[in-house]
Amino acid sequence: MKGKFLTLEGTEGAGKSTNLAFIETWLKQRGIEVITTREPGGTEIGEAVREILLDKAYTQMHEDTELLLMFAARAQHLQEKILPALAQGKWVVSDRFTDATYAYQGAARGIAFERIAEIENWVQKGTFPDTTFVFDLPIEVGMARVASRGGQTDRFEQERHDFFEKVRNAYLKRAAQTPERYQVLDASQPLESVQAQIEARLQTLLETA
Ligand code: Z5A
Repeated sequence: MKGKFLTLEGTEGAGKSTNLAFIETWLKQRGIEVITTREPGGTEIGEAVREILLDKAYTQMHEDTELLLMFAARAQHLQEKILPALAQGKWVVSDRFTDATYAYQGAARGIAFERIAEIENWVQKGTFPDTTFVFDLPIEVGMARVASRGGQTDRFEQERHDFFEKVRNAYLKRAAQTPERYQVLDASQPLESVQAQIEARLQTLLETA
């Protein structure tokens, strides 16, 4: 049996990392073999590319360079980690994937979606997530959460508010276009309520696996 591929998306502080751990535990408790991963990153090469992408010293990075680095990391991620795991029947849960490219490099940076789709088709060759959870919340709520967590900001976190509004709207639009693949969660709700919605979707996925 081929495993399922789940992805988590949203603006910063939406709760992706927190719920990645929740999903992993939930699936393991039901005997599912699961690996968790993230983008950009997930492999040794991908994590090295991530460092370049998030380094705020690189203020001069062109948006095409950013786009190609995202897909370079993703190509390695797919070939080295995601596809072998799915072929072994494992479930793969990734903190971000190509929806982030459409939202950040497409809607927010302004690269044409058709250009992104071309590279997506070349790199992914028909591999798409089975389900994508979109953690949706007002930008300022997410920012406040991240601020209270502390730590350094990265190159993306230095963008202005309207950049993140474009990202948020792009996710909602993509979810509305293919509702069967996406589950939009109101991530401003308490964690227990967000996780109850995730659990309901996981249950359905298990029943159809
Ligand atoms: N990027 C891109 O441009 N193009 C691409 O193709 C890809 C990525 C793949 C790195 O991503 C950057 O890469 C990202 C987009 C770009 N930049 N931005 N912005 P990242 O995923 O590593 O970075 P992030 O989105 O900034 O992650 P984050 O700030 O860690 O957010 P999170 O994982 O969604 O949140 P969290 O750590 O789970 O939660 C934040 C805090 O809120 C934490 O203290 C939690 O305990 C708390 N929390 C979580 N849920 C709740 C609820 N429901 N109530 C109250 N408090 C909560």
